[in-house]
Amino acid sequence: MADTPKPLDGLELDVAIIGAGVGGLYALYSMREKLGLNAQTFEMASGVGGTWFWNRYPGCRVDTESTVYTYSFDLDMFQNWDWSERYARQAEVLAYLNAVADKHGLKRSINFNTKIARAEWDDAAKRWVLTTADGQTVRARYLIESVGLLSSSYAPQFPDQDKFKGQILVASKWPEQGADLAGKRVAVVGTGSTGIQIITQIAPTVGHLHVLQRTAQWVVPLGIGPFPQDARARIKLDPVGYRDWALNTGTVFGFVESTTPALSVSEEERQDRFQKAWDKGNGFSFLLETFADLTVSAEANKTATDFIKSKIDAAVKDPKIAAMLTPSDYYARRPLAADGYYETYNRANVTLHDVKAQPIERFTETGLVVGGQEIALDIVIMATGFDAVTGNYLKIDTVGRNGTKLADHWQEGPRSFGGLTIAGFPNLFMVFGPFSPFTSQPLVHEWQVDYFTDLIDAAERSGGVVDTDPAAEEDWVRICQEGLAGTLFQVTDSWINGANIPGKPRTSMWYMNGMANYMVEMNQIRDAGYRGFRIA
Ligand code: N01
Repeated sequence: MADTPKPLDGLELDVAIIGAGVGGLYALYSMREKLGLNAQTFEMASGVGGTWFWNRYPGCRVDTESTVYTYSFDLDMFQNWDWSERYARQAEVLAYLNAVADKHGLKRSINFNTKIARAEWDDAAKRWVLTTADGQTVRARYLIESVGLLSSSYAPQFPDQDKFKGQILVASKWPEQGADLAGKRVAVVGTGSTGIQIITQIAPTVGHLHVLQRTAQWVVPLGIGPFPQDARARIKLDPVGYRDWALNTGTVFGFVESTTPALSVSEEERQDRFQKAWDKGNGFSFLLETFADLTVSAEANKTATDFIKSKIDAAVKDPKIAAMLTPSDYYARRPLAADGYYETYNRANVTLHDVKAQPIERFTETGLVVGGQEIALDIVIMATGFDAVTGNYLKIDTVGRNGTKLADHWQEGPRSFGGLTIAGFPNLFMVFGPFSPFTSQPLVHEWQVDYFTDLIDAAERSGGVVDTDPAAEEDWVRICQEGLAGTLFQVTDSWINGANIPGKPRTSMWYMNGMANYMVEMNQIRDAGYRGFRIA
C-alpha cells in the first residue's frame, strides 16, 4: 500500500515564516495582504503569541507601557483596544494577539505544532528547502524568521535532578493548565525580570518561599495601575503621530530619553529626578529618562545605584538581608522593575539564599542542598533565563550559499546587516535579528517588517533574490560593536552580551545608537538603492 502523503510534504510557497509571535504575525499579514504572496507560517506552539504563549508564570506582564506594546498597522485596533492596565498582564497580551490574528484571518495560514528543524538554500532553484522535525519538506522563495529574542529557554541541570520527587517548573515553559503553589514550599532559582515578577506575585500565597539568588539586582518600582487616560486620548486623536513620536526615541518605551548628564545638575536636583522616576515607576525610564549618561559613565551610574541602595536600606528591615540584596556591579543589565520587590524580603515566609557564596549543590528526593544544608521543597521554579538573541536561530540547522552553515558563520558571535539579513543567506529575513536596535519590540518589529516588505517588493520586480554584501555586514557589525564598547552594558555580565550562557561567545549583539538613528541609517540605505543589499 502506498504511503499516505504527509500534509505539508512538497508544499511550495512564496514565503515561509517561522514563528507566530508579535513579529511573525505581522510578517504573515504583510506578505499575504500587502504583497499578495502565498505565505504560510510554521509555529512550534499550539497557538499564536510566541513569548506570550509560553510565559504564563504567575506575575507575568509587560514592563513596557501598554501604550507602546502594541501594533499600529490596524489603526482601529490601535486606537480602540481597551488595555485595562498601564502594564498589561500576560493573559491580556495573549488575548490581544489572538484578537489581531482572528480579525485578519491569520490562523488559517499558520501550521501550529510544527517545528522547523532545518533550512537549506538551494541556489539552483533559488528556494529555501525547509524540513520539519517530523521529516516533511516545504520549499519557499523567501524565508522570514521571527523566532524570538528571548524565547530559547535556558534551565541548568543540577546533579541528581531526576531524583527530586517534587515538581520542577521552568518559568518560560509554564504549564498551560497552571500550577498550584498555594501553601507549598517553593524555591525560585534566578532573580532576573522573570524571577522578580514571580517572587513578588507568589510570596503572599505560598507556604514558604526560598529565593536562590546568585547575583543581586537593582530593581525599581514598576508603577502598576490603570491604563493612562492622557495617552489613550493622544492615541485616539492621532495614532500615526503617536506611533511616529514613540519610534523617534532611543528605546521606544514611550518616553523621550534625557540629554542631561547626571553630574551636570545639583545634588538636590539629581535626587529630585530620581525620586520622581521612582514614584512614576519603570526600569527603562529610571535608567534613561532621568539622565543621559547612566549607561556610559561609571560616576553617573553610581549616583543612580546610591539612590536605589538608599531605597533598599529603607525598605528591608534586616540589614544583613538588605546587604545581600545590594548588587556590587553597575546598574547596566536589562533594567528591572517590580512593585514591592525589596519589601517582599520582610515577610516571615520568605528566605533569601546567596547561592554564589553557598552554591546549589544537588537535588535530593525532597529538596535542594545549598551550601551543605538541605532545603525541603515541594516545587522548584527555574527562572534562569534564555539563550538570548541567537539561541533560536542556531537551533535551526541553517545552510546558506555554498554549503555555509549559519553556526559556522556565527562561530565567533552573530553577524547581520541591519539586524535583518545575513551575507551568504539569500532571501532570509530576520525580525529583530542580532544587531537590531536595543528597544522595546512590537512597534520596532512592525518597522522592520515594513522595511523588508518593501525590499521583497523591490526584489519581486527585479529577479527575486536578495543577498547581503559581506562588506556591508562587516561594517554594520563594526558600528554595533563600537556602540556597545562605550557602554557599561559591555562590562556587566548579562544576556545582553551573551555572558549568561556557559560557553557562549561574549560579544555585542545590538545596535546601541537608538531607534531614531537606526531608522535614519536604514532609510539612507534604502534611498541609496538598498546599498549593501544585492538584489539579483
Ligand atoms: O532571565 P535573566 P529572565 N544558578 O537572564 C540566574 C525579558 N523578560 O528570564 O545573574 C543560579 O535576566 C541568573 O543569575 P546571574 C527581559 O528582557 C521581560 O529573568 O547570572 N542562578 C539570573 O538571576 C529580561 O531581561 C519580562 O548570576 C542562575 C537569572 O537566573 C529577559 O527576558 C519578564 C543560574 C536569569 O535572569 C530575561 O529575563 C520576563 C544557576 N546555574 C522576562 N543560571 C517583562 O517584564 C542562571 N541563574 C516584560
